[in-house]
Amino acid sequence: MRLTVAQALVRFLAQQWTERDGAEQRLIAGCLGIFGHGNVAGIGQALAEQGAGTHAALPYYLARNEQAMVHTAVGYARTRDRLTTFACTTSIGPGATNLVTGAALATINRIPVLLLPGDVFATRAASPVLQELEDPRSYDVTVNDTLRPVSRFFDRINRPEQLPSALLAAMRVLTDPAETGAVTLALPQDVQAEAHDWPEELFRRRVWHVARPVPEPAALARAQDLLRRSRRPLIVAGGGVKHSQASHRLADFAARHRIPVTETQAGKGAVPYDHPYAAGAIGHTGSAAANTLAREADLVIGIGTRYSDFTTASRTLFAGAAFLNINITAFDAAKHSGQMLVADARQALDALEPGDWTADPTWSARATELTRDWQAEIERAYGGTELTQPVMLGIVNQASEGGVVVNAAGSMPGDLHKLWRATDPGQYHVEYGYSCMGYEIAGGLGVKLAAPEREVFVLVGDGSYLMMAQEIATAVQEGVKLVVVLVDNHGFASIGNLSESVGAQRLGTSYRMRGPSGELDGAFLPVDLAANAASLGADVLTADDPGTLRTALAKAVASARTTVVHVETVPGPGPETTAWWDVPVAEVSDLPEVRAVRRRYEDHKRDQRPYL
Ligand SMILES: Cc1ncc(C[n+]2csc(CCOP(=O)(O)OP(=O)(O)O)c2C)c(N)n1
Ligand SMILES: [Mg+2]
Repeated sequence: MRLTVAQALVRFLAQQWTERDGAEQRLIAGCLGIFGHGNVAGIGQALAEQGAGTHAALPYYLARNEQAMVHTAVGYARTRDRLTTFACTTSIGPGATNLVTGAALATINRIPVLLLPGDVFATRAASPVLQELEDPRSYDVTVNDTLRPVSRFFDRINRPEQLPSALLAAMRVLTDPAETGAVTLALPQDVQAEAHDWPEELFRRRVWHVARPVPEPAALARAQDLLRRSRRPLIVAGGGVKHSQASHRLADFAARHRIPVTETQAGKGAVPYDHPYAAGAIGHTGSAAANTLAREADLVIGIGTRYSDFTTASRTLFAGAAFLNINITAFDAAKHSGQMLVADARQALDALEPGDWTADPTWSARATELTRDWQAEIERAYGGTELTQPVMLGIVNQASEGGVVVNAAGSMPGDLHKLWRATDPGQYHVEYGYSCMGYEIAGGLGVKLAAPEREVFVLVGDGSYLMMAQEIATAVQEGVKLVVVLVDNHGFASIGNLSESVGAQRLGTSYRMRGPSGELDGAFLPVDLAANAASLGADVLTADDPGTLRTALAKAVASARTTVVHVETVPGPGPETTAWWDVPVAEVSDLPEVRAVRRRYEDHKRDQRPYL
């Protein structure tokens, strides 16, 4: 078949499917894109020719920012348990490099996205083209090379003949649960438009079977032995539990063997908050219950977790425990010098089954008791009369009733991790691998596209909102309804508190005018976020106390349109953190308060098990 490279690419993508547990779905649900000279005549023409509406083989979605497109694809793919994702097409130069942050986010969170940046002419006939870097050391370096370290597969299609093998490799990586992440095919703009004779079989329907690898027998025997010898085991459930759809299996396993289950940010909701052995969030933003158990546990069973510093309290939390790591990647399973059980989470739980063995009953009872105390703490945090952040979250939690909460950066992820009551795995969607300001609205759009039947509540701080609010316009364009709770506290509450705690005096963390002293200490910035949201096409409601917030949320839920609820919260603490986070403090300073903070820092540092 004689087609251009771009036409062949579009035709190919529309024929890719994934299969797991007998269910088939499209691998690439559509193509998000922003056109420029680097893709309009290639991919743009190819999409137009196949009819790019929602009924097309590869529907096209116009977004506002390339970084946001990747967030939308990630939100979508994560909601669909990594079985379906989007492609993202960009022009060359700035359109392409705008992808880098999104690509890093996708790869860190192990979420598949297909990136199709345009690239400079392969023939170099017109070099330097508009937006070409021109590296004097080498003509084959382009700005797209910035995508290499953040992609799990990267290729540049300099000749049409290279396309088939690159496409097959790209699909393999996207659908491999151990390898997946951002996959980039850089497409020189001249090559996109070049015609070639393709074999018909390139465009046949192709099904990619998403594996559920089983554990190796010898590794399984070692893991079972370790588990049977444990009296005080503790499960740390990560995102891998959800990706594997292993939640029910985990809930059952924990209940039968009386093992308390704690959750990372990505794993939260893996078991419902009221499961008899749910011990809540773990780590720096964790509950007192989970963190106490972590300090006393003799065996940590990590399932599908990367063990980020937030989870391990910067390697200070699991003081005396051994590790049994169930993970689809050997890379993660090997962490903390653990016993490795490389397998799909669901398969591993089935295989691990230790018969009538249970944890020590006094240990299980202690977990129940600690968790009950923590639930009372949540009740207290949610129960105030002023609109503090915890009170606001309690109201949203109640109003959301099975809806999805989306968040990523600022002070909310910590409070959400500690306090949010998730009743099912899809209900909690906090991006905390990259914790990227600006993910919230764009990612929420992807969540809603993937789960149109669910109400999606995007929680976004004023800092994040000012960084990337524009995808509200995309949601409006698509008739996709989001409830956006815009939490205004005039700057960076999170980094403000952190700054103060590390001796940096809150410098640059409040949105204020430059005052007469020359410092940023004047009046609050006169930015009208509500008017800004309205200007993007959303309905806007405001709330300034618990009552008006409840009313506004009820109205937003009842509406069919994207609605932004602008909330001004008042400062007010949630539950104190019970586990450390390593943020290095100045070793020398003229300020006595910094020297005092440094001494406390060094005390914590002594508790760290830094290398294994
Ligand atoms: C893209 C990006 N830049 C910088 C940061 C560092 N950072 C983390 S939270 C934060 C402030 C967030 O402010 P806001 O959204 O208002 O939330 P708040 O802390 O006030 O709850 C910053 C600057 C980040 N996570 N992402
Ligand atoms: Mg803020």
